[in-house]
Amino acid sequence: MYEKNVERIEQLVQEQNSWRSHTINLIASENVLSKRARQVMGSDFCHRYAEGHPGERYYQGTEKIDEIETRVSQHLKALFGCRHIEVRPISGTVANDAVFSRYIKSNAVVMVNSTSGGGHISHHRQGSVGKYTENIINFPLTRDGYHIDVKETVNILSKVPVKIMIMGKSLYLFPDPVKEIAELCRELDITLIYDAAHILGLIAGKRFPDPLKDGAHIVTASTHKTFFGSQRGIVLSNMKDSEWALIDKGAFPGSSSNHHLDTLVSLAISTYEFLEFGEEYADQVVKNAKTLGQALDEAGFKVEAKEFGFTESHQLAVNVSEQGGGDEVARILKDNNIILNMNLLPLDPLERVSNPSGIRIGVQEMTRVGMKEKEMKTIAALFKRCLMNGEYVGDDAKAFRAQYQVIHYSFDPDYLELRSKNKPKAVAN
Ligand code: DSN
Repeated sequence: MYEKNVERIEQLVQEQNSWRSHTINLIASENVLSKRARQVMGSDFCHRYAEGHPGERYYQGTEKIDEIETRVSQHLKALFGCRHIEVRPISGTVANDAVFSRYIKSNAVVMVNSTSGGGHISHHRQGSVGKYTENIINFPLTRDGYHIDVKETVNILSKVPVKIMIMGKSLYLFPDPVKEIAELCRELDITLIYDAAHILGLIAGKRFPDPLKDGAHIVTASTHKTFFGSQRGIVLSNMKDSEWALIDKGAFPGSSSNHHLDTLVSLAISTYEFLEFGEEYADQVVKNAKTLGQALDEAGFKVEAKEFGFTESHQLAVNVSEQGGGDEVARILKDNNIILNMNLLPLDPLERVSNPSGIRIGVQEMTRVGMKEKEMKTIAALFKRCLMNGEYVGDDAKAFRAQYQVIHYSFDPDYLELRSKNKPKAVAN
């Protein structure tokens, strides 16, 4: 009786696979897995439980996942050069909650990035932080809206007893003054938590400053944005072992029981891809973002933060008020096989949340499928034809994207073959 429903679901999955592999995806919080990292997600591990730590589980039959979890933890620790890692949170928000639930005392004052300033929903009243305190205040920003105003932060701290600061955000163009803020936190006994969800891959690839090195106490992140792994979360720190026990309990049993073993297995594969190719990939991501910013500017778009070179990350923000606003522009682009999201810009009032003046662009996924500076210029030209000239470019966008089906910076055989073909030949002496 229900088999037709099953067929419909299967059909939708097929349609999604072919549609999204032929769209130009510019959503800044997404990425694609290599074929090898994706394939292992259908394994027996997707049926299993493994609460606790490797070697100390509450279930039998966990020997294989014990080895995998130990390996991924060790190699991620090496990649981020940190003493502690928690790999069990099943998403970035769960990682945040594992930490916030242990560190934010009832009604403590917490300083975060505002929503229009790019702060993530889990840092706010309606999200995880709001479960523990009502006292949430925003980092002051400089007039351009993309930088923390350190002087004004000092001024606020002289008047307000802030206990926790949460840096990192979802609209994230430029590095923050983590060193200066960490110094203030040390003086005033404030815990500095840094949410690196968006730029984790750029930190691992050494194209964005490392917040732990700059003095953050705890780093949380998701593993599937610029870090091109499966959808999970992690926590990193160099704190003392005795203090780390708090985070350990926050992750399990505080915020999850089983931790979705199939996606952890996949993350292990992406971690090795990152260790091998991460720096090259991160470098290309930032080059691509800067090139697209420049090309959109030359095409006549109002790309934000021009005076600062548009971006130092994987993202761009564009004010599209003149083209109908963020909501309309995102819909038009989607109908033309270009996918991104509308976004509040720092100077937008919160009431504009459902039709903000901006769109946010992320180039990490298109970098992963092999696009470089030349392709960024092609994308800018498609934007211009579609949004400035009112042309339908959906078929051209699809035909263009069809040429990029190999997942780069991976151990997939098709990529390794491509890489070996393009390797410059050694010159004989
Ligand atoms: N809201 C997501 C983003 O797009 O940035 C992160 O969870």
